[in-house]
Amino acid sequence: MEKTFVAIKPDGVQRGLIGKIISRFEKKGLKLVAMKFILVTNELAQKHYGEHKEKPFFKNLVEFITSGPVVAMVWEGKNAISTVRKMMGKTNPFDAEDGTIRGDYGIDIGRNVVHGSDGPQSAEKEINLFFESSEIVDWKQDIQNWIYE
Ligand code: IDP
Ligand code: MG
Repeated sequence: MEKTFVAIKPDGVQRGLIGKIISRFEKKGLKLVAMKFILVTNELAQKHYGEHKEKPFFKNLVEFITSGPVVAMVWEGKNAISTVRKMMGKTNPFDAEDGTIRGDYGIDIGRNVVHGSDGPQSAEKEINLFFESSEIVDWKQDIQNWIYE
C-alpha cells in the first residue's frame, strides 16, 4: 500500500487542531504507520522545502516551519498520496474547497495548517528525511475488510 508523509505545521499545533486533523485521516480509513512531535531544524527545513529555494517566500517558509513544534506522520492506504492531497485542499486556503482541511481551517497561504507529499518521489524523500526505517510501524489494521473491498 502507498505511504505518504503528512505534517501538521506549527500553526495547526498552536491552534489546537492536532486532534481534529488526525481524526479526519483516521475516519477516512487511512492507517497511521509513524508519528512524532518535533521541532524542525533549519537544516531539515531547507532539505524538506529544497524545491522552493529560489522562491521569494522561501525564507519566511523556513522561518515558519522551524518556529514551533510540528506533528510529523506517515499515513498508508490505497492512493494515500492523492487522497491526502484531496483532503487537504488547494495550497491557498482561499481557493481550497469547504470540507477540506485548508478550506475549513485556513485563511492565508503562509498559514495553511498541513503539509502532504505531492507525489511518489516526494513521499519517499520526505518519509526518509523525517523518519528512520525502524520508526515505520508494520501493523495490521483489523477493520481493513470494512474499508477495502
Ligand atoms: P503545497 O504545500 O500545497 O504542496 P507548495 O507549492 O509545495 O504547496 O508550497 C509549499 C508551502 O509553501 C505551501 O504549503 C505554503 O505554506 C508555502 N507557500 C507556497 N506558495 C506561497 C506563496 O506564494 N506565498 C507564501 N507562502 C507560500
Ligand atoms: Mg508541495
